[in-house]
Amino acid sequence: MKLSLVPAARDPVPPLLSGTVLRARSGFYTVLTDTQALVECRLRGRVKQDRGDSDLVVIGDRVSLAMVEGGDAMIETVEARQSRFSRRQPGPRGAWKEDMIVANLDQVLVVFACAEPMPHPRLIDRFLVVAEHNEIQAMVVANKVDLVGMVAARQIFGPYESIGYEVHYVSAREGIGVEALADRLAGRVSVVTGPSGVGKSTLLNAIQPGLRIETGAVSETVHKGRHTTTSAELHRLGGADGGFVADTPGLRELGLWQIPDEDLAWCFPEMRPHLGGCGFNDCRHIGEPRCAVLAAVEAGTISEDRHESYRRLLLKDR
Ligand SMILES: Nc1nc2c(ncn2[C@@H]2O[C@H](COP(=O)(O)OP(=O)(O)O)[C@@H](O)[C@H]2O)c(=O)[nH]1
Ligand SMILES: [Mg+2]
Ligand SMILES: [Zn+2]
Repeated sequence: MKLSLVPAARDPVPPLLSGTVLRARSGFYTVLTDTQALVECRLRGRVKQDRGDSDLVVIGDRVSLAMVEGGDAMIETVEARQSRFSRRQPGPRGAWKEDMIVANLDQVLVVFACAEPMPHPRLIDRFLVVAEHNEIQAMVVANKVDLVGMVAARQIFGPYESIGYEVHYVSAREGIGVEALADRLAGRVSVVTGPSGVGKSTLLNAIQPGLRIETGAVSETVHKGRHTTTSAELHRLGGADGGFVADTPGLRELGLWQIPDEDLAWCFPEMRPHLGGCGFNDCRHIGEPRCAVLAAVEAGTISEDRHESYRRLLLKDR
C-alpha cells in the first residue's frame, strides 16, 4: 500500500506513523496505523539488533513506521510492552524459550465447553494459572450451555464465580449470552484461549459477524503439525468503541508451560490472602505443618479441587 506523507512545514524530519501490529507472518507485519490505514511492513535491521533474537515484534505491539522509497513501510521502533501473554517452552540445551503470543492486552478469555468436550477442572485451572502468571485479568467463558442447560453449567463453573472470576454462560451456536460478552470486549484487547473444540472460533464469529474464522474439525486437521503460534491474529471489533480480539490456534500445547514453584500459589487468587501466614517461609502448601493454605482448605475457604490442581502443577503430576 502506498501512502504519501507530507511533512508539516515546521517539522524538519518526516513524521513517523504510529500503529498497532495486527498480524505477523514470516517477516511481514500488518500494522493498523492510528489514522486507520492498514500497512504491510518489514522490520528495520537495527530493531532486530536492539532486541536480540527473542520475539522481535508480536501482535499487539505498538510500533512506529517510516515510509521508504518505493512506498514500502518499515517498522522503526517498538514501544515497551505494557502487558504480555506469553508461555515458556523448553528450548535447546535445557534453556527456556519465551514464546510471546500477544503484547499490550487487557484480558484473557478462558473458553471451555459445558460438554463435548467435557470440561476438566485440572485443565481449566492450568489456563487460569497461565493468565494469572502473566498478570492479565482472566474471565471464564462456559460455552455450549445449549447442551446441558444453565443449572448443570452453573454446577461446573460456579466455583470460579466464588473465587471471583467473571463467568459468562454462552452458546455461540444459539446466540445465548453473546451480546453481553461482546460488551465486555468492546474497547479492549482480548485474547481467546482454551482447548480445541470448545467453540472459540465459532464464538468469535458470533461476536463479530464477518470474521469468518475457520471452525470445526476441518481446521483442526489443517493446523495439526504446525508448531507455530505466530499465525495468531488480532481482529478488529466493529462496535462503536472498537477493540481487538485474538484467536490463538497454537495454545493447545499449554501443558508445556512451566511456572517457577515459588510463584505458583500466587497464581491461585484465593490462596493469596493466606500466603504470608504459613509456619515456614518456604512452605510449599502440600503437607507442611502450620500451613495457612492447608488450613483454608480444611476450613472450606479454598476448594479441595483447586488445591489439587495446585499440587499437581507443583509436582508436575499431570
Ligand atoms: N452445541 C454447540 N456446539 C458448538 C457451540 N459452539 C461451537 N460449537 C461446535 O463445536 C465445534 C468446535 O467449534 P470451533 O469453533 O471450531 O472450536 P475451537 O477449536 O475452540 O475454535 C464445531 O463443530 C462447532 O459447531 C455451541 O455453543 N453449542
Ligand atoms: Mg478454532
Ligand atoms: Zn503453606
